[in-house]
Amino acid sequence: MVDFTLTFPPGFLWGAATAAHQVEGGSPPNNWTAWEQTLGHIYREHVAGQACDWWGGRYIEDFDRAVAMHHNAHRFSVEWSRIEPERGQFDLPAIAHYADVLRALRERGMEPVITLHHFTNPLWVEEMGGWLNEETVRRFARFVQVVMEELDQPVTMWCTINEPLVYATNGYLVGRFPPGDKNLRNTFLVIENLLRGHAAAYHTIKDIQPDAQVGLAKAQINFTPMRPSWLHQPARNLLRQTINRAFIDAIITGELRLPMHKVELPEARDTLDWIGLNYYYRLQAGFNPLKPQQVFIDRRRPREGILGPESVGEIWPEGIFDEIKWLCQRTDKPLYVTENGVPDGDLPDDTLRQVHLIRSLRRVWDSVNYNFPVKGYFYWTLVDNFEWAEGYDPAFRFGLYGCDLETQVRTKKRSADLYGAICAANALTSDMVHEFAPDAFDGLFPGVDVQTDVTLPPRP
Ligand code: IFM
Repeated sequence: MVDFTLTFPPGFLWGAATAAHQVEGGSPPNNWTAWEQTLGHIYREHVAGQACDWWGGRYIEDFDRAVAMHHNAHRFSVEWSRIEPERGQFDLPAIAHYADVLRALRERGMEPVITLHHFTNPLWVEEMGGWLNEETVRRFARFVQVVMEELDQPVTMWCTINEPLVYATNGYLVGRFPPGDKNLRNTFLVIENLLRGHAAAYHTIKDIQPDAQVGLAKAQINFTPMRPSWLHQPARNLLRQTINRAFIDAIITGELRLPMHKVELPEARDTLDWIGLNYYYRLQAGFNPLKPQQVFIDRRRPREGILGPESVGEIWPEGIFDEIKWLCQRTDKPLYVTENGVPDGDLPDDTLRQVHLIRSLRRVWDSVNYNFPVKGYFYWTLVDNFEWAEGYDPAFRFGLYGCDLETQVRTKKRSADLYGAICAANALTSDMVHEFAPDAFDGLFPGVDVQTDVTLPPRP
């Protein structure tokens, strides 16, 4: 029997990630609260409702759970619409609430990472055109300035914007997120303004707190060409360039180059102290020779991975390595995995989450050992929560803990014990694999096929 201990570097950050609208509850005056009111927008007309009741104070008990899992960090977002419910009117008690959240983290020895924009806009911002309107960039910078000045708690790690391309494509290309637009030109304009917003937030933070560490969380999809790959490679390259790379390239070069949309943004150059990677899945890309101007994605045919729920893709934990590699090489900055996780559709015994965690961390460890500067890992997510257009669909539960929405009672999943053991040891060991996911053991070694026989249950 082979024993191993895959040790992570000293000081590695271990934690979970959350976002305000998904956990707080209490219907803040933002674009999502409004969007949830319309039939057909959210799975079974769910609304975020009370969510995990963090606004009501249950973040405290959940932080106790996180610290019991030996987390030494936590990523969360502040809700712009609570802090600035009306244009120019700042709600200081709302900022004080977040100061309490920060104190609760510090008291438990957890380093905070604050996200300033995680998909939601105040309604007044949405009404003036959201990120289609360049004025939003200035309003966002002002909001960031007020947060920096009023939050009377020390914070080093700031994340300007979460998943800018996910926000732009879901809201303006495929219409799954507010405002439900389907317009390529608008999508590109929103991406451009989000980049301006990131740059403006970066400069605002650094002017106030020069030693702050400012980054952003970029969702990367592991794009692979459909077969035959020689035919579909160009389609894969186009999608990879547009979705994964153009935004980051612009931060390096000061020029945003999207298909038929090029713009100089010198203020965005060199505005990263660290880069965040959100990684979930792999997609096969191709194009139809009969319609050569169209690229398309095949979500429903896995290669070696596990077929996730409909709107996801192929669950392929190993793909995290390629994404770490490209981001580290391109940015030359420290990298944090700001999100990684899996919707397991409530598989009995939480099997998939344990397999997924082990296989993902095995590849994160590889990247550390290739000297890529990976500094931390944030699991998405601490407690099952409101999954945007999927609402509370049981197929989209990502938490280490379950949450009964009626009673607010949490249930620990087995993966919480596994992740807790990893965080405590700052390592993944063969004993853990044997205890939590023995079938995944052989696939952890180079040259051995990974376990692929996990199937998700049908949707209820
Ligand atoms: O829940 C989301 C999160 O808000 C952004 N990244 C992906 C997660 C899972 O879909």
